[in-house]
Amino acid sequence: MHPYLRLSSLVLGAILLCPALARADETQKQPLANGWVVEIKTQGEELDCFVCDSSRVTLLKNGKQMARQDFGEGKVELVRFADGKYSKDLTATGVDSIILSHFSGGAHCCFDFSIYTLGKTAQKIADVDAADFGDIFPQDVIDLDNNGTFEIQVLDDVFTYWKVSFAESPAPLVVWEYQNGRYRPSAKLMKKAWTDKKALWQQAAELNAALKVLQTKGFDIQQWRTFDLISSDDKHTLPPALWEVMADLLYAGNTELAVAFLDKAWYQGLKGKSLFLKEFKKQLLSSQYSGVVKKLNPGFF
Ligand SMILES: [Ca+2]
Repeated sequence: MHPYLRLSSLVLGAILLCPALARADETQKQPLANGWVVEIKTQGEELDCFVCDSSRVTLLKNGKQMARQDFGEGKVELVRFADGKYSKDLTATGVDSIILSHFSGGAHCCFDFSIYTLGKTAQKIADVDAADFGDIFPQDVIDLDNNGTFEIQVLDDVFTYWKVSFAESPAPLVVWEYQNGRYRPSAKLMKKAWTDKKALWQQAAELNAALKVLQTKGFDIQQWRTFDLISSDDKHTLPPALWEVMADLLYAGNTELAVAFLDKAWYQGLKGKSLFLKEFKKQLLSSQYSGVVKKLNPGFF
């Protein structure tokens, strides 16, 4: 199971097992280098169950308030990096940064995160709505191109619940890079050559066989189009691996391979390929990352 989905299951479990709600206000203080302190104040009921009325973070330097952010409902955590520290020079500017990760509460949604540099003052350099898959794990903060700046890897939730259940939903990888004073999605760092073509064509062949079976069962693309998680019939449900692989290819800038993959994976006798592609593109364009995906795949849309 993907770690993000595993986490979601744990969160859901925590909510379901939650004992009687008790009022529990809490203030956590984390001292950092150079006189900085991060104060996280949470108010609400049963903090461990993520049911919090409000979360407020105050950034103090030598006891003086330098910045404050109200995150609203849910819980905020100061991200601990892989080296065990809570602040780190992420931007290669000689100034430490922190990442504040906010979980709104609920079965799995939603996450957002903010990044601040802590220099003479506190400056926000990222404010990211990361929806279903935005919990920041230490391994997600990494210097991918070894140039001294740290990138943040998150998953795009644009395909969550799209024609499948949550657990089956594909989630392509996105890289945020520090550029000109802000964190931005980076086409340059997402672009990656696809090395394992043998496995790719093997998967296309397996999908082709699965789609052939669907054709014999009477698959109807219009029924797929109006998919409903509760009432839809399996025979009108396409395997999510079809668009999972396509999305992974496109998010790494492999346009021609994505098109070729669909050609090989789609069983020729099954009607609806062009409509599938149209709907897939439409969904992809609804992503907050559509700009970077278009940049990576000129001519695909
Ligand atoms: Ca870097």
